[in-house]
Parts: sequence; structure tokens; C-alpha cells
Amino acid sequence: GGPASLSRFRGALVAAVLGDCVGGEFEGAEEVPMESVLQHLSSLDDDTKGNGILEYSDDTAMARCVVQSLLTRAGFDERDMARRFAKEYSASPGRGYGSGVIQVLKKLSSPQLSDVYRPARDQFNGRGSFGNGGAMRAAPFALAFPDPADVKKFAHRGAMLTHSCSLGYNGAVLQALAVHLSLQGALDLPLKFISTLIIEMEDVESNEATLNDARILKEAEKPFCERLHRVSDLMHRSKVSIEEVISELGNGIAALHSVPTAIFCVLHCLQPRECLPENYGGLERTIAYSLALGGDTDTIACMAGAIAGAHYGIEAIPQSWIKCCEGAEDADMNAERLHMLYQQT
Ligand code: 8NA
Ligand code: MG
Ligand code: MG
Repeated sequence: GGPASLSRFRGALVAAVLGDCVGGEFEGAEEVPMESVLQHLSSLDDDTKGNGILEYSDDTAMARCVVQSLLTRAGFDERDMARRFAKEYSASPGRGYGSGVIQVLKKLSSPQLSDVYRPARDQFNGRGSFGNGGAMRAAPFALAFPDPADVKKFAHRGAMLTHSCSLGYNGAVLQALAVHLSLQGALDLPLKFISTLIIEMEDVESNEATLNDARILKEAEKPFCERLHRVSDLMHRSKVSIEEVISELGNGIAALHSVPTAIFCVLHCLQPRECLPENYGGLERTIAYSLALGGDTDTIACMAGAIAGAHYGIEAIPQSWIKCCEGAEDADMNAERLHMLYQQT
């Protein structure tokens, strides 16, 4: 489809859910042989196996809250979104939330709370979380607001409800921007795509809070920019091993060690790759490759899925995968509603 087509919206939201559901199998695994990934994925095609439904985790649970809040309020309302996060957590606490964020979600359910950003600011002795929990649910912001300035502003505020460290919320801004650009067809020119993200993040990371957090955590001056330069370097290499990707970009639960990684997965899988089946399309390659990195596989595949889905569209997603994943059909319906909201604003 053309820029911001319905197919791209559906692809983004549905593939994010698939990445989460399919990636759950390998979450936390140190090494994941590609053979195991392909076996897992091909079992989804096999109806006779009746392997039941793959459940979604915190990534999708929180993204659903973001979507419902944006749709119901026809825009960003921090109190409404915070209430939905808290309610969702208390209804299903077993979705694999990070150990720190649970404290925030419990405090957000208090009716006496006047400042909904306060619990997140109190995390980790006042430094805030740098986990990828803000980024994993950032895609819907790109599907609700056509103006990139709004995408940045609201992805930032939405992440701040749980992640007040700049290395957490800037990861959410980067993820939302990547989905925004992909939706416009920007992945047709991959080198321009990455250079645009670098220019955007130069601006996003030019402030005291970011410089200060980076200094304390002994990261580069502009941590996400530095990582995006590494993504660009890896793109220019003729051959890149999985081990190199993990050591250069990471596969962990920090936003800094997973959002640039997810972006790389999408870029690397734009072309056929030797390690992946020839009959796979780009979206299937992206999900499979994300899982083979190990580590925080559900979240990396969820974020890569959103970016890739916005590029390839819903037609690229195998029906058999959609049928196996909890929440995939809901995501498809919500994508249509977000598409309408996007066109109104
Ligand atoms: P979070 O905010 O609890 O952060 C995740 C973890 O990162 C924390 O529990 C800490 O260990 C660490 N951390 C974050 N900020 C700081 C800091 N300032 N100082 C010291 N340590 C810090 O949770 P989240 O919502 O960001 O979730 C991140 C990931 O964890 C998600 O992928 C989610 O699925 C979850 N998770 C991951 C695994 C896994 O094995 N990769 C397993 C279960 C849950
Ligand atoms: Mg998860
Ligand atoms: Mg995870």
C-alpha cells in the first residue's frame, strides 16, 4: 500500500503481537540456534498439531492499554492511560512484567495518586528505569498521530508513566519514530531511513537530562545516536554474524540494548539472507532473525515486528501465524480504528 495505508497500520499492530507471542518461547535464552527458531515457526503452520494458542505478554498487554486509551480519549490522556496500565496489571499480573515496573503499576492503582508520573520517577533511587518497557508499547503512538512532533512528544510522555530515565523513554521515542517513518514508506531507502533516525535522535538527545543520565551510566554522550551509527556500520558490512550483532548492539532488557537491535533486524532482513529459508518473505525473515538473537526475544521481535509490519503490510503476515497468537485479531480491528483517528487528526 501507499504511505500510511490501512494495510500498513494493520501490519504494524498485528506483527507486534506476533513478535511478542512467538518470541515468548525463547525469552531469556542465551543462545538460540536458527534451527530451533525455524522449527518453532513451522509448527505454527501445522494445523494437525493443535498446539493451542500462544499467549501474549506484558509487551502486548501494555500496548493494548495504549491503544484503548488513545482511541477512547481521541488523543493522549496520561491519567486515563495510567489507570489502564494499573487495571490491566491487577487483572493479569502473570504476563511477565519486569521486576521493577511492578512497583510502579501497583502505585498507579492508588486512587489518592495526584501525580501519575511520580511512581516512575521514584524507581531505582530516583534515577528511573532504563528498561525497554516504554519502547515495547510505543508503536501505537505512531499510528495515532500523523505529525512526527506529536509522535515524539506523546511517545515520550507515555513512556514516562513507567520509565523516567532518559535511556528508557528515549528508546520509546526512537521506536515510535521508526514505526512512523516505516509507515510513510521510508524503508524503501534503507540508508536514508537510518540517517533520518540519526538526525532525529541528535535532536531528541540534545538536552541536559540525557547528557546527565548518559554520564552517570557511563554511556556515550548521545547513547542512541552512537548505537544508530553502529547499526549503520553493520549495514555496510558484507557479512555480519549473529555474535557480532549481539556484541555491537545487544539483546537485553535495557532500551539501549534492544531498540537499535530491533531496527537492525528489520534493515538486515530487507533482503534474503543465507541463514533464512528462501520461501520466507521479509516479515517472516525479520521475526525469525529477531528470535535467533536470543535474550529479550519477545520484546525485540515485538518492536521489529511493528516496524517491519508497517513496511510490508498485513498481506505479508501468514494467516496461520495470526491464528496462533492471542490478541492478533483484536490488534487487526484496533489498527482500523487507529487508522481512522490518524486521518482525523
Ligand atoms: P523494568 O522497568 O522493571 O526494567 C527491567 C529491569 O531493568 C529491572 O528489573 C532492572 O533489573 C533493570 N533496570 C532498569 N532501570 C534500572 C536502573 N536505573 N538501575 C538499575 N537497574 C535497572 O521493566 P520493563 O518494563 O522495562 O521491562 C523490560 C523487560 O523485562 C521486558 O522485556 C519485559 O518483558 C521484562 N522481562 C524480561 C525477561 C527476559 O528474560 N529478558 C524476562 C521477564 C520479563
Ligand atoms: Mg514480554
Ligand atoms: Mg521481554
